[in-house]
Amino acid sequence: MAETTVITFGTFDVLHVGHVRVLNRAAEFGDRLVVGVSSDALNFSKKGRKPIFDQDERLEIVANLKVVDAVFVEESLELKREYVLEHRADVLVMGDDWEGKFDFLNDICKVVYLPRTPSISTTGIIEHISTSAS
Ligand code: C2G
Repeated sequence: MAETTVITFGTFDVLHVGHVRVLNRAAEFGDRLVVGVSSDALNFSKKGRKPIFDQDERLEIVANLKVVDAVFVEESLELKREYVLEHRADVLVMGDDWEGKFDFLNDICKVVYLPRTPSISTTGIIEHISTSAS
């Protein structure tokens, strides 16, 4: 039987357990997991701040996780269709903060939204560190 490829996207800045869990669960939807890691420029446009770890570091960290088979730089949110086709993905997995946003890709892949891990976020960690340090 043909191999099933899963694709997912994210910034994965200051990697935490919410990221690891969504990647582990995404991997269960197929045989191969490919991850698009947001470029520094895309992250700045989405969140209005520079990531703590630059894109090369974030790519290296995500690429070294056990469940991840390949990584690439996600340059734009508008290129999802191109990325799905280029990586021959059968399933697109996203956290449910993106619920409904990628349903238009249902014609070329299965689209799955997974519940986020509660009470943890990169922004929260950064705030916690900066408050404890001051
Ligand atoms: N996540 C999660 N639980 C959390 C935090 C994050 O399940 N507590 C998931 C998100 O839902 C997402 C993935 O981890 O699926 C990566 O999260 P971010 O790094 O915050 O990604 P984001 O900046 O939302 O980028 O094209 C889409 C974007 O690139 C997604």
